[in-house]
Amino acid sequence: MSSPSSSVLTPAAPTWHVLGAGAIGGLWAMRLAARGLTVRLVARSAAASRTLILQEDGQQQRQVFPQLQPGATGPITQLLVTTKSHVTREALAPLLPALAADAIVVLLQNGMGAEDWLLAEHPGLRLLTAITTDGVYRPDPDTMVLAGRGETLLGALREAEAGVAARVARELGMDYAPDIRARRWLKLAMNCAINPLTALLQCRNGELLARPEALATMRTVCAEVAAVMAAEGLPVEPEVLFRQACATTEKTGANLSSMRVDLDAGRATEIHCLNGYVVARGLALAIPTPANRRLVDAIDALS
Ligand code: KPL
Repeated sequence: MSSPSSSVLTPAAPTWHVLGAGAIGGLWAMRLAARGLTVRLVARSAAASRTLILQEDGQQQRQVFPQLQPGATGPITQLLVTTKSHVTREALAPLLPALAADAIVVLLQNGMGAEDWLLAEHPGLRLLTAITTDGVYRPDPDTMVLAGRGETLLGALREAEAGVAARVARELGMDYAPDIRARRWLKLAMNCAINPLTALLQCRNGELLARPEALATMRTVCAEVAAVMAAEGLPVEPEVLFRQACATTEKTGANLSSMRVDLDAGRATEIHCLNGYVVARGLALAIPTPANRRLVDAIDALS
């Protein structure tokens, strides 16, 4: 990792690097560029640049981005990570030599866990986390279609970084969330209740509501997540989580969940950063989580 960036940081407009320019990463690269920010994609190929296309409200925008080449030296002082949470470590590893020790790193992803090892292994990073309800799909690798505009919340994991988080949220055009920890757990609960069931039952999100046995599992999963959240200092009524999960299922009824899409495409799923994370925190806090564990085992058996 590079030495702290303060001596080399250009005060004017440091570049935002985007690691994982898939659907959400590509969308945010386009949004940041539209805000006049300097953006560079972390390259997956040897190409010096990549052209992304965003289709939104019947309009199409095209933008050419420079790409950071593998082995490039830094310092990277601002990094937006939009990889899936379970591949964060391997995606980040080649960048570590170029990453400033006090870089601002924003994790914008489903699931939890990456922040734990990042903070433990690189405590100097200013690590912020974000969640989004934007619905984006890619008809081809370089085209993003914004199918449903949602909200994107960003906040700090550590109190001392609240000011940085508020500033970065403004700069990026996200909403600052002082309670991001609770918001992430609530999103985690939704993903734990919906994603594995849709993948196992091979159904769209909305179809879960018509299946009594799926609803019963969703209720139990939510109760377990609520128990773990309470032990984490984030008390919430189990029924409130369950009702929110049902409302999300209804609102995103026509969606194929991200886990179903991953499973169908033969890709590794996020199960270990979703229900698997709940099981791991449950173990650490002596809270039983058998329903979440059963879903992890069932998805693992199919993967
Ligand atoms: O976030 C989602 C996902 O699929 O990962 C939900 C909310 C379930 C919408 O599909």
